[in-house]
Amino acid sequence: MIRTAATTPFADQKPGTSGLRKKVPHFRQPNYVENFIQSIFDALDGFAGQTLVVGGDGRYFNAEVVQIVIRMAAANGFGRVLVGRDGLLSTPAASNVIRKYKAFGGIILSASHNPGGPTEDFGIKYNIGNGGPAPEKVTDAIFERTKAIVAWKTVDGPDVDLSRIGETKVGQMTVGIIDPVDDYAALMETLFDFDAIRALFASGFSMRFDAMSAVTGPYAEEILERRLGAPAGTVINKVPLPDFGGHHPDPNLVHAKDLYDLMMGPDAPDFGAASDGDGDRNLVIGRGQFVTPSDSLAILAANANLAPGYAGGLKGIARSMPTSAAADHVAKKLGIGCYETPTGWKFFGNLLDAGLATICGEESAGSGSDHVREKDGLWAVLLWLNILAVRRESVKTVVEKHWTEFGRNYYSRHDYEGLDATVANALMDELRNSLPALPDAHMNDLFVARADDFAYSDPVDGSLSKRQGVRVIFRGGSRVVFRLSGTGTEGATLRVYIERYEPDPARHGLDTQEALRELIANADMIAGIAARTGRAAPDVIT
Ligand code: VG1
Ligand code: CO
Repeated sequence: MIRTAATTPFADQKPGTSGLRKKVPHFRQPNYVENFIQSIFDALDGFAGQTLVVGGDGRYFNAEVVQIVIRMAAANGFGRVLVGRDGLLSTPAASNVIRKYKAFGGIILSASHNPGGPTEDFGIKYNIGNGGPAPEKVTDAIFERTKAIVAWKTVDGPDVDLSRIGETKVGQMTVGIIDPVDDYAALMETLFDFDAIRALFASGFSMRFDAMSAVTGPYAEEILERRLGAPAGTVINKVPLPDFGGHHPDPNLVHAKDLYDLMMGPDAPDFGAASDGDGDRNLVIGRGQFVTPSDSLAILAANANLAPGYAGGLKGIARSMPTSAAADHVAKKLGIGCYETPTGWKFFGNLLDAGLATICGEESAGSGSDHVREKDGLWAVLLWLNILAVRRESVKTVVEKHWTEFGRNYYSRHDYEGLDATVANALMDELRNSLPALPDAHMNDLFVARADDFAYSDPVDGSLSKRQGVRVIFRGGSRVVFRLSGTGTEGATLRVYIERYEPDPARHGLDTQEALRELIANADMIAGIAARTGRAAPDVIT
C-alpha cells in the first residue's frame, strides 16, 4: 500500500561538489532524508518500471537510509532496485553496476573522505544512467524541487534483509541483493594484465594497501590478495566500519600518515596505496617516493598503453582546473585532446560519453577512465601495478624519468579548514573584485600575466558553469588558484592550489614547499589570508 506523507521544505538541500552532505543528526530530522529522496524522484522523468541502484560506503546511518530508499522507490514506481549486500557499494562499483545492468540511475550514500559516526557526516548523491554524477542541470532541478516539496511517498512493510544475495519483493517492486565486489572485479580483469601483475607479486614485489576501515577493503582483498596473489596481510584496515575506526577516511599525508611514514622508512615495501571512504580516491607512494595526484594522473596517462584495456591509446585527457598541468604535457606529446574542467567528477561525464577523453583526474587524489563514470581508487592502483609489472622499475625511477622527459610541475594544495563562512566568502568576494587590477602586478620577482574567475563551457552540451575558482597566472606559467570547498559540513574551507613548472632536470630535486615559497607568499599577499582569517598556516598541506 502506498502511503503519502505531508511535509514542508528545508531550505538547505542544495547539492554541493558531490551530493548533499550534512551531519547525521541533521539528516535525522523528521522528513529530511525523505524530502531529498522524493525531490530526486520528482526531478526525474520516465523511470516507471526501471532499475535503480542503491549502495553506500557503509558509514553510520547507511543501512537505515538504504531501507528508506527501497520503500520510496517502490512507492514511486521503480520496477527493480539493485542493492549491494549489506547496503555496500563503492562509488566506482555503483557506477559500474548502473552501466552493466542498464539502470535508470543510482543513489549513492556517502560523504566520501569525511568522518563517519553518530555525530559525523553523511551524504546522498544521485547518479544518472551513464553511471556518473548527475550534471548541474539535474542537481539544480532537484534543489528547486526541495524548495517546493509538499509530500513524499513510501510503502509500509518490514525491512529487507540486506545480508542475503537474491531477490525479494517490496510492494510490486523487485529488490535484488547483489555481491558488491563480483561485477567490479570482473571489470578490472578486462582492463589489466592480471597474469603480469601476478608474476610481479610472485617475484617478491611487496605492497601495503590501507583501506582505512572504509568500503574498499573487500574489493582490495578479493582483487589484490585472492586474484593477484599478493601475500595475506597486504591489505590492512580491510573491514568497513561505520565510523572508519574514528579516523577520517581521507588518503592524504595527514590522515594516511602511518602509510607515508612506512613508505619513507627503512622497512618500506615496494609500493604503498590507500583509498578513501567510498573508494573513489587513491593515494600512491613508492618506497621513498610520494607521488602527487597530479603527477600520478600524468604518469598513468603516459603509460596507460602498457595495460591491455588501453593498448589502443587514449582519445584524450581531462583534468580539473586546479589540477597541475603535468597531464597537459603528456597530452601534447601524445598529440591528443586535453580538457580543463571545474572541480568535481560530474564535469567529466560528457567528455567520456562523447569519446573526447579516456583518462580523467583531479588533484584531490582522484583519477579514472571511461570504464565507469566515477573516479576509481583501486583502478588507479591496478594501473600503477600493471605499469610496474611491465616496466620492472621502482616507482621512484618511473617518477624521475617522467620528470626528465616532461619537466616537473611542483605542486601543493593548502587547506584552511573550519573558517567562519562569512569571513571566507568575504575573502573570495574581495579577491574577485581585485582581479582587474592584478595583471602586471609585481610580487616577489614574479609578474602577474592574467587573473580571472574560471568559467567552463561544456564542449558537448554547451552548458556554462561560472565562478569555479579564482586563478592568478604569472608570467612563465606558475599560478595560484583559490576556491571554497563544496563538500564540507562545518564552516568553510579555503583551498589554495600552488603550481610551478620546472623543465630543468638539474632542479627537480627540491623540496616542494621550498620550490613554491615565493608563490605561497604571493598567494597570501593576493588574498590576505593571514590577515583575514587570523591563521598563520594552513591546516592541511597536500
Ligand atoms: C573535493 C575535491 C574534488 C572532489 C570532491 C569529491 O571537493 O576537491 O576534487 O571531486 O571533493 O570527492 P571540494 O569542493 O571539497 O574541493 V569525494 O572523494 O568527496 O566524492
Ligand atoms: Co570519495
